[in-house]
Amino acid sequence: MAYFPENFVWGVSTSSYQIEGSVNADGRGKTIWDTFCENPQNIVDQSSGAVACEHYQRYPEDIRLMSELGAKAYRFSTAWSRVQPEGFGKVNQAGIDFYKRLVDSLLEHNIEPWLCLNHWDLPQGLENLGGWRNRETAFQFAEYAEIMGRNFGDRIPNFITHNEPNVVALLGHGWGRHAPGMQSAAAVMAVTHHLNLAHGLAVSKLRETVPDTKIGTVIVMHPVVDWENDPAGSARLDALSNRAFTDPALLGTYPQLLEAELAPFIQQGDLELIQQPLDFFGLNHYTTMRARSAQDTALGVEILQPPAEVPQTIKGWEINPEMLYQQLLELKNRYGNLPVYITESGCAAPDKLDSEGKVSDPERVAYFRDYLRAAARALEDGVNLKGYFAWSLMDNFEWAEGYTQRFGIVYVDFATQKRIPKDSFYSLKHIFQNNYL
Ligand code: IFM
Repeated sequence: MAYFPENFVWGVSTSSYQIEGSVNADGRGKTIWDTFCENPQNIVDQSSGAVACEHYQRYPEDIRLMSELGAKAYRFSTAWSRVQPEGFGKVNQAGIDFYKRLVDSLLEHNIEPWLCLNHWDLPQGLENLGGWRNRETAFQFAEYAEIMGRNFGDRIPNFITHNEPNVVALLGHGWGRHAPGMQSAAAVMAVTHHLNLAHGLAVSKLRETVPDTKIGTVIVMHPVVDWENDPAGSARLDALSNRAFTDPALLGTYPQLLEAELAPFIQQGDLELIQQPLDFFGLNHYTTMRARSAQDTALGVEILQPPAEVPQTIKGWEINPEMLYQQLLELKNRYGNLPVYITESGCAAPDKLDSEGKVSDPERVAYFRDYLRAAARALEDGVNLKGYFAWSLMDNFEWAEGYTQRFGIVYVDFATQKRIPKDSFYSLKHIFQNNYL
C-alpha cells in the first residue's frame, strides 16, 4: 500500500495551445506554434492546435469531468497572445474574460486553479523582434505577469511563471524540433538566460501585485542514466537540461560547464534578479535520458533512445519509477526541502475506442500506480511533496507529434469532440478520493 496525506493536492494539467483551439477567436494574436505548424514538415501528421480539443468552447464540460474525477486542482496555462495579441502593448479584454469565465467555473466546482503564464506559445509579435533571444522579451514577460496579477490575483492562489523552459531552449532553439525551429548553441544560451531572467522579473512583479499569492516555477527533470557510456556528453546534457534553470532559480548560480557560453548574455545583477524566493517547485517528470556526444550538431549532444530491452512507452520514453524517487530525493538534497508538486506525470499509450465505446489503457493505469508508489516512498523518506498533477486531463495536440500520441486520462474522439473517460480516469479517481493505492 502507498499512502498520501489528507491534504495532498490531486490534480490534472493541460496547456493552452494543446487544448484550446479557436486560434482566431476574440482577438487572440498569432503565436510561434501557429507559425511552426504552417510548415507541414514540422508536425508528423501535418496537424496543428487550430482546433485541438475545442476547450475554448467546451471548458464547462471539461470542468465537469475534473469534478467527476475528484480533482482538487487544475493546472492550466494562459495564452499570452489572448491577453496581449502582440505580446506587448494593447491588452485584449476578451482574452482576459475567457480566462475569468474558466477560473470562476473552476472555483464554483471547488477546483483550485493553478495558472501558468508560459507553456511555450510565445506571441509571434515578440518572435518577430527576436523572441526569447532578445533580452527585452524578459521585461515584456514581467509586464504580462503584472497584467495577470492585477486581473486574477483575487482568484488565483498559485501562479507559475514558466512550464519547462528547458524544453523551449533545447528543443526550440538547439535541436529544432519545436517552435521556432532553430538549431544554434548561441541561441540556446541566450534563450536560457532570458527565460531565467523573465522568471525572476515576473516573480518580483507578482510579489508586488499579489503579495498573498503563492508563486513557483515548473521544470522538467530527467536523470541522465548510462553516464559511463559517454561521460562528457552526459555532463553536458545534464547541465543544459537539468541544471541550467534549476540552479539559477534555486541556488543563484549557473553550472560551471556552461558559464563561458552563457557569459555574453549575463549582465551584472542578473543572477540576483533570477534567484527569487519561491513558495514551491513544480517538477515535471516522465522518464530518463541517455546522452550521445554529437559534434556535428549545434549543441554537440543529443538524447539517445533507450535500448530495446528497456521498458518504454510508445513514445520511446523509458519507464523507470525508481528514477522519480531518486529525482525527488535529489531535489531535497541539492536545493533544500522546498515544497514540491509533481506538476506533470503520465504516459503515451496506444489507446483505442472499443466496440462498447470504452477505452482500456492498462499501460497508463500501471504507469500511474508505479510512479505514485515511488512518490509515496519519497514522501516517507522526508521529501516535502505536496501534490501530484496527472498529464493530461485529455488527449490533445502533442506538439511535433501532432495527434499521433495520446496522453489523456480522457479519450478525445477528434472527429466528434466526444470525451470518453479511460480506465486510467477511474483508477485515478479512486486514488484521488481515498489518498492511497
Ligand atoms: O505534452 C507535453 C507537455 O506540454 C509538456 N510536458 C511533456 C508533455 C508530454 O510530452
